[in-house]
Amino acid sequence: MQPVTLTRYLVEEQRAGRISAELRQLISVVVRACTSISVAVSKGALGGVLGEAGTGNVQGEAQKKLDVISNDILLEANAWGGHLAACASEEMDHAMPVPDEYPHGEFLLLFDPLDGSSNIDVNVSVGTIFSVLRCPKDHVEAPTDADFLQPGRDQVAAGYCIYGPQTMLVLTTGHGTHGFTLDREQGLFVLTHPRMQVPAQTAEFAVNMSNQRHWEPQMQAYVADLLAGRDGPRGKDFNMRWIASMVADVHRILTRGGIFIYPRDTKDPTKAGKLRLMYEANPMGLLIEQAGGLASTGRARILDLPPEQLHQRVPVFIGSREEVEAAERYHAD
Ligand code: AHM
Ligand code: MG
Repeated sequence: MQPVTLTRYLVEEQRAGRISAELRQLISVVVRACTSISVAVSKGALGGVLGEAGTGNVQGEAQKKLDVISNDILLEANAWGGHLAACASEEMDHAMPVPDEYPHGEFLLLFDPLDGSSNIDVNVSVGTIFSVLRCPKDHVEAPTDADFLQPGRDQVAAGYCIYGPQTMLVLTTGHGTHGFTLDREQGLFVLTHPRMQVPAQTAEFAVNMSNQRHWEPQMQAYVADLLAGRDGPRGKDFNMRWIASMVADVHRILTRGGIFIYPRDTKDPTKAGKLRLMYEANPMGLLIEQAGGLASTGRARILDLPPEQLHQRVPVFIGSREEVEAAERYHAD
């Protein structure tokens, strides 16, 4: 049997009436941009792309050169195709409408151009996360930040590209979560992980333990019981992993199960957590739910949250269904 390429997968999804021609084009363009980012990332020091850009973003974070390069690649690729009304990014204060010289399309695209960027200079996996929404029909010509403020359950597509030992695309259009591996010689993504499923149970958690003293009491109690292992109330030993690239941690969980946690903490009381709802938690939440897992704030389903701001932060508990439910029970008490 011939391998199924991403192009063929998308054509067949369109033929089956599950995606439109415009959405197929949009996904193809985003994935082409991710292929360029993969090339830039893999050059490392040889491409002169490591290190700081010397600028900051709206979140007050120092930008790496590759944050800026990746953002520019995605913006340029998505400007002229006629499928988008606007883009919004972790690296830009506000949404950017498609330039007026090009036709405006019906979709809105959000992205974190290079997630886990603290890992770039140490040659650890990083990735691009993206989310696609529909633009309100009467705002296609002049979209604003407010048009993006839709709950995650309304995403028409979500995905990430992981730049690791292999470059992989993991994609959902609301009909399962599917993984494609980049064949670097041919420049093609090939469907290698159809219908990914997160195991319902796990004995592995991912959290930045150095923040423990800043957590809420409910989160402290939950992790204390994980650490107590088979002698504690959970009655089994748990292993821990933390890559500090959400894309890589979520990819491990999609592959073999686990729970990924970035909880609310008191380091900065004005922020509800570290991760951003619109271009980190929502797309990852849809991918995980489409693979049979759960995505929660500890108290509510992430995909049901009504967004208030483009760069709003949110506590995140995502992964194996039964473990996310266990974490939620501690937060309900
Ligand atoms: P970034 O988008 O600026 O790279 O920040 C998000 C990243 C996630 O990928 C990762 O899970 C988390 O920040 C790591 O945080 P910490 O530095 O606390 O370990
Ligand atoms: Mg990020």
